This record gives sequence, C-alpha cells and structure tokens, in this order.
Amino acid sequence: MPSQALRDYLSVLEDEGGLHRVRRSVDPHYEIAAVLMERMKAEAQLFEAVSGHTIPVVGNVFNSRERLARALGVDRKELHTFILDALRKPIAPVLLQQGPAPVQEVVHDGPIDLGRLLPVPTWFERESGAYITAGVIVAKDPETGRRNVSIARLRLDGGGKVMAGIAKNHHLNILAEKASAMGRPLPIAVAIGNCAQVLLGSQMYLGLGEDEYDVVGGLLGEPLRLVRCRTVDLEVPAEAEIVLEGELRAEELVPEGPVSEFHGFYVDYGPGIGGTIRCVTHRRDPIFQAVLPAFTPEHCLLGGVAIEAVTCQALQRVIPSVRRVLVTDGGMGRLHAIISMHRPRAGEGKRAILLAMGQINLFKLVIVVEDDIDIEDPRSVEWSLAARFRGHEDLMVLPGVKADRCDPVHENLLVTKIGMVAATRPGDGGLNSRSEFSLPPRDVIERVRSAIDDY
Ligand SMILES: Cc1cc2nc3c(=O)[nH]c(=O)nc-3n(C[C@H](O)[C@H](O)[C@H](O)COP(=O)(O)O)c2cc1C
Ligand SMILES: [Mn+2]
Repeated sequence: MPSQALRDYLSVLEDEGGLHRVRRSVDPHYEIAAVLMERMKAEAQLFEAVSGHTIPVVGNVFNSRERLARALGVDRKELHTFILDALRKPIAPVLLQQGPAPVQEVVHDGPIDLGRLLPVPTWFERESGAYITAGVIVAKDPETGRRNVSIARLRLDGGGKVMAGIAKNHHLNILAEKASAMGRPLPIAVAIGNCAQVLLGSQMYLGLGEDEYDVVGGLLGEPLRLVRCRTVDLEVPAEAEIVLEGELRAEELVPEGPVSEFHGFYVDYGPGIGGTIRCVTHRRDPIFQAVLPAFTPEHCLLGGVAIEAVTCQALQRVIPSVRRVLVTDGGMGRLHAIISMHRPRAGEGKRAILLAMGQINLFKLVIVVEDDIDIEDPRSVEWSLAARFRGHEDLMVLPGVKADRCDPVHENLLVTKIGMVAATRPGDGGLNSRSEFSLPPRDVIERVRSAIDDY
C-alpha cells in the first residue's frame, strides 16, 4: 500500500533526484513564489530556511503526470484507468482509536497567530496578503452531518483570522451558507501537507453529500486513517503535517481585492467570507506544503486530472464508446477537454460534447477524436482536426451559455462554448475519402518489424 504521509513521498522523490533542497535563506514575501515560478516544471523544492520561521516549505511536488502517477504507485500510462477504478471502488475512511496521531504531536490551543506560527507565503505583487494554498478543508453539512473535503485558499488576516474566497456553487460554500442561515458558524478543519491521494480526492466533483474521503480510500486502495480534531467535531488525515481547527462565517463578508487564478491573471471576485482558527496541531517537525497558485503545472494538474476522471466516468455511463477524457494543460487543466471515442456513430460525438459541457461548467472547448489518436499528443490531436474535421458539419458554436466565474473571457457569466468532432464517417471509404493510410504491404512491414534490430 502507498504511504499516507507526504513526507514519505518526498523521501522517495529525493532518492530519485526529484527533490531539490533550497538551503539559502528565503523570504516568504514573494521570494518563495519567485523560486517556485522559475522552477515550476522542475524538481520539488524544499525551502529549509524560511526567514523568521523554523518550519520548512515545500512546493512544486505534484507538478507532472509522471509525479502524480509515481505518488499513486502506478505506471504513467495507467494513471487514467487507475483513477477511474478508484472512483468506481470507493473505500470509507477509518478513525484511529488509540495513540497520538502524528499530526497531533504538538498542540497550540492558546491565542493563535497564524502568521507567526506558519511560514505562509505572500505570492503575487497585487494580492492583498499571505495565502495558505494547499489547505484541504474538511466540513460537515449542518443539516445532514455529511462530510465534505475540498481546497480553498485561506488568506491570513491577523491572529487567528482568515478569509476564504469560495465559488458560490462549491459545496464548502453551500455548507457555510446553510450554517449561517441556521444562525451558526461552520466548523472547519484545514489539513496542510497531504499525500497525493488526499489532494486529488479533494478535487473530485462529487454530489453534495458524497464524501471525498471515500475516493481518497479508493486511490489508496485502503481506508484513509483519520483522527478526531481537538476542538471541532471533524476528522482529519492522521498523517498530515499540520491541521488548523476553527470556523467559517458566511455572513461575514470580507473584502479580498485582486487574487491570482489558474489562468495566471488577477481576478477581483468581490468579498470572501471570514473565519477564525482557534487551535493548530502539527507533527514535531512539520513541513508546510504550498501550491503555487497560478497558471502553473501543479495548480492546473491537481484539478485537471480529477475533472477528466469524473467526466469520463459520467460519459461512459451513457456512451460506452467513450474511451478517455483529457483535460489539457494549455486549457489550464480546467477549460479545454479532449474526448477519445471508439468509432462514434453519427451524431454521437456531438452528444458526448453536450454531456461533457453539461457535466462540467468550466469546459468551453471540447474536441472529440477517435481512439486511434494519442490524445496526450497535441500534434496528433491537431492532425485529427486537419484530417477528419469538416467545419460546416462538425463544429458546434453555442453562444450565451452559463460560464464559470473563473473563465477569463466570460461576459456577465456567459460564454460561447465550442465543440469539434474530428471523426471518420461510418460510410467513409474509397480512395479519395482520405481514410486509407499509405503503407508498404503488410507482410513486409511485419517482417521488418520482427527483425528491426538487424537493420
Ligand atoms: C491549489 C488549489 C487552490 C484552490 N483554491 C480554491 C479557492 O480559493 N476557492 C475555490 O472556490 N476553489 C478553489 N479550488 C478548487 C476547489 O478545491 C475544487 O473545485 C473542489 O472540487 C471544490 O469541492 P467542493 O464543491 O466539494 O467544495 C482550488 C483548487 C486547487 C487545486
Ligand atoms: Mn464536495
């Protein structure tokens, strides 16, 4: 079974030359961000000496599909099917009954000063403060008691105060608003320093009331081990590095100002909501994990890999010829998808596009290709468009569709969605239909292939 501790994966990475230790002193104000930005596609970066702090910071850990696959214990080529299997076979978490959990080795329950306690980076010039960006927030529905697990950035607002800018439709926001309507705060726990399975699980688009921890178990192949929080009725991964316990208050509107998004631009979403952290627990020697929050491989991949898996699962339920879905890097891991289909019947590609767009609000360009194409190779995808796409029939232009607030070009939350089907027609055939590849005779190919080393 893979480990449930981020630090174990960091050791594996280090052994393989995938972890770089930054020994010189770095300032959490912009300097960590600048180094992570320079090396966004390189090794994971462990900042050992953060000025003013004793806790190290790690970033760029899960910044490629190779790294993610490695962390999940699978071959790069199996990543997609592995995640789909995990979605199909969720495993409920277990609560540790005895012994102190690693994440509770040290407990701070006096007055909390987050900025002093933790090396939280200030990322970008126009942002309004320091943000925790890899905090996995656990909460329970105040009506049903069902758990939810997802990431939202938390800005430090002095002492134990925080501000969260959560999209209206996200479950965490719905829970905070429910609690507020009942005249209560929403208790939260924020786990920082998580294994790949917890981070990826937190990004799955499930139904409200479906517990992301169950998907984490599926990804782990065993139950996620949890420990009960000290001051709130919530459970957190026992092997996380750091946990914050407190509450969010949806009625408390707090101005945010410009904030960076996955597209790499600043956005002003208006006010976020306020919260307070009252207790912090951590390991004896904790590591603070941070995700560089912009158009960066790690930020885009964590969401993209989860979104493509839930989309593929939803599509395959109704269109069995769907083989795979890829959410592309250039599309920021959010906005563009490619669907691979096996010999789609007439109109079936368009149906798949409509379903994908209906499923994921963010998608605005969806391309269908046939399964003889490597959808991870942009050259092959473009080849499909050049070879099989007829604009007058295979293009769908859908103006005025409800957009996600994150879309860089939405106007009043509306956007034009585009679908393209690049597939051969069932009736295609004949020399001039561009359906027969030019090749030497098959027997010669096979003879050469079987003895290629002799050439
Ligand atoms: C690094 C990172 C930072 C994120 N920050 C935010 C955020 O600040 N606000 C937000 O609404 N979503 C944010 N997200 C996206 C949500 O975590 C994601 O959409 C999640 O599936 C929402 O789950 P929920 O509906 O169960 O709350 C972030 C994702 C990542 C990977
Ligand atoms: Mn959820």
